[in-house]
Amino acid sequence: MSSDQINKIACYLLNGEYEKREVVKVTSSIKQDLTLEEAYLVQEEIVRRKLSEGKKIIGPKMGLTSYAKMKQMGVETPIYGYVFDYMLINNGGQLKLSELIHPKVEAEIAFIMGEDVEGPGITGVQVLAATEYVIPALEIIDSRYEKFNFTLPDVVADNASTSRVVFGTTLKKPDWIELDLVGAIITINGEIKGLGAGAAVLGHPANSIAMLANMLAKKGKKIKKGDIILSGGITEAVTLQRGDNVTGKFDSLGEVTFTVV
Ligand code: 0L1
Ligand code: MG
Repeated sequence: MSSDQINKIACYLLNGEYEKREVVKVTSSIKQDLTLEEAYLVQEEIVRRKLSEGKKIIGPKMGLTSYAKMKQMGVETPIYGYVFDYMLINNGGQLKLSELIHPKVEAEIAFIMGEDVEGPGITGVQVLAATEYVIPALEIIDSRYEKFNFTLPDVVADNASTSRVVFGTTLKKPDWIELDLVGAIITINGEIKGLGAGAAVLGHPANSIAMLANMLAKKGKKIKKGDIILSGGITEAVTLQRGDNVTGKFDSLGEVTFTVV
């Protein structure tokens, strides 16, 4: 794919994000035969542009990590994207609907890395040894595509639908808890809307971070000390509406909340 085409698709998706409007998926508009490899080149261009605008990376993230979601989408591989500083919302803060398109929320466990982790061949056990703390998180995804309708290359190019993140404030050493058994529920206005356990994430959330290290290695990249990494949705993604009071309750890891205004 030419650099002109990479730039054109990156610009198309960034305009969708910054102008808060849906776009037709790339594989039905600009490039029908977009491959997964090419999609990551578009994602890299989007990341490069955000960095050049002064935005800072908080860490990479994993997406499509539950077998149920992979099956639903007819895909066999999880994907990664990047979380930036401008996406962060304080715990207890407000999500402004006017800044987004059609957001959904999912409960996740985030890893604060105490050491670099460089693949290939990384295992979940190695990830746990390199993790400083785990914290609870609510990720707000906001695909730039109409009705969240996309193929795997489309969603990779769109930085894995990444949009906003609320991190909780309970820090736990990863060896204090069995992360696969950590239960999480999402309530909206007091009603349970999603639930699951850490094992929904590739059997154990640390496996997801290991897979990330191994995927990054194919690009000559690594997980870095200080990265805060979302390991993937424990619950399904729940659509948000103005006025929603959203709480993620995590066994052993406390609560994360925000309000949609
Ligand atoms: O974080 C995620 O799992 C999102 C991946 C993209 C899939 C979606 O937008 O539903
Ligand atoms: Mg997610």
